[in-house]
Amino acid sequence: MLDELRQVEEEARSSLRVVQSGENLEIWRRRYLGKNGALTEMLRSVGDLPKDERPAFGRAANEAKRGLEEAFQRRADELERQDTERELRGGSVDVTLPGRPIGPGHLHITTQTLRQIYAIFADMGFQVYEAPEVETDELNFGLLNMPPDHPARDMWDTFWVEEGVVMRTHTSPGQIRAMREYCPEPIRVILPGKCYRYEQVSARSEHQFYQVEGLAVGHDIRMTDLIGTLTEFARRFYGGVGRLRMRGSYFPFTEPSIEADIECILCEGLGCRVCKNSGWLEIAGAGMVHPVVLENGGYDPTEWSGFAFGTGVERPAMLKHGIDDIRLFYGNDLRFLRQF
Ligand code: FA5
Repeated sequence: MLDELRQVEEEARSSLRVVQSGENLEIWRRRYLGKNGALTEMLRSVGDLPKDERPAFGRAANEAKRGLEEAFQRRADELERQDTERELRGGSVDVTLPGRPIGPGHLHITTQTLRQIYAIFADMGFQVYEAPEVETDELNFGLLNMPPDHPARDMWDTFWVEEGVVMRTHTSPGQIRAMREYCPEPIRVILPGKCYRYEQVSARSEHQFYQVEGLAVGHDIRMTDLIGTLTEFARRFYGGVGRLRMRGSYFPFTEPSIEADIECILCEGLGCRVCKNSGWLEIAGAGMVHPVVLENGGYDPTEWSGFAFGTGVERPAMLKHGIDDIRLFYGNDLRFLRQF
């Protein structure tokens, strides 16, 4: 029986060497290793052997089977490799075909909006002034007239980097930096950049978003200059705006403080979901620079005055383009981003 086994194994190995196609390989597999294959039959016949010969034969037959299975797999791999090489050589794959095109990207809607804002303010003589995103507690709050424990700090709570260092909650600390750099010259700057807040994320609010701050410092700067500047901005940014309104408000770093609203551009003041049926949309917080802040920037408030405002970037873009969820901006969904 053992001799017969060796003979079958030898025959299987030599016939495997001449198999040249997947089809013939399958025929070979069935002939030797299949359910009724030669080797399977031999294994089945172990029971017919005398008891003392069974263990040795069983071991040998199992080894032979394993060996042939491995040889089968090697041959299958070889044939596949040969097929691929033949295809490549035979030209069934045209390697000269152009690749799939990757279209050019374009600017993110936030960047586009920022650039529109820069252009409008550039025409009014405002330069861009960059300030850091990581700020000291003193600049983000203290020098803006919010000493420790000032209740207004709660409204602008943020992420703390370490004791006394925060991710800025607004672009307003840049006011102090610009004043300290330019003092005693007059100033007309906008300060764009990313802000961070400890904020419940919703359709209107993100915990990271952009703002553009505006600051003008000079002699005889008045509230009417602020209103004129914001009106011109709204007219240019939203295009042919109807009415603008100023409401009294409160910011610790401006006095007096206002909120500027425009008549809702979606419903033209009639009331809709976006303007929460009020007919008005908030565009900026603003006011006359507080004397303490002017002083902290190095200017004498008895001689100098100034106005400041802060607007978001995503929210104005939402209004302009009818986007109803701020989370779409940074969700990385190309179906959204490609629309702008
Ligand atoms: C401020 O941050 C003040 N620093 C603005 C200011 C500057 C007032 C100078 C006076 C003088 P406020 O928290 O309201 O104010 O934010 C200003 C704008 O930032 C909002 O109108 C809104 O457009 C945008 N904004 C605020 N929080 C978020 C948020 N979580 N997600 C998206 N945009 C936001």
